[in-house]
Amino acid sequence: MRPVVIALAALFSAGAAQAEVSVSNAWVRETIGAGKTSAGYARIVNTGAADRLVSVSTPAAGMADVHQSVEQGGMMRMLPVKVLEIPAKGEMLLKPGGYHIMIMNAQKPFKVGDVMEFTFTFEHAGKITVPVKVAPITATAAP
Ligand SMILES: [Cu+2]
Repeated sequence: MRPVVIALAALFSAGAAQAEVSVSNAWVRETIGAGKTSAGYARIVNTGAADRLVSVSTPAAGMADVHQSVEQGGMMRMLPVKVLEIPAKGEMLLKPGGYHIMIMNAQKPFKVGDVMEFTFTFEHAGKITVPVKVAPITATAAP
């Protein structure tokens, strides 16, 4: 196994030089009552070569998974997204009704005005940790 692991590491570090990814306007909805679920959003801008978002994590919750909201037969459903393609010299907006970060098992209630941290892990750009503002449940854009 070892030679394969080394080869992969070389590939990843080679890619890191080309990817220029930033995450901004990150926000998450407040939790309601005893609810432990929420959804987070952000703007991902890529000024370099194509990259992929492979995972999101936060100390504020037990689980943070990328989801996509899709309409199927007149019903809104959420599908898990394994990797999210970030186009070269483009951007990906995570927003209500589209791609989002599904939060489960919040460690404590998310209150409006609180700021937490999410770490976005990209295939090439690596880990990017950003502050995430808690917005009202009715919010539709970054506060
Ligand atoms: Cu979801």
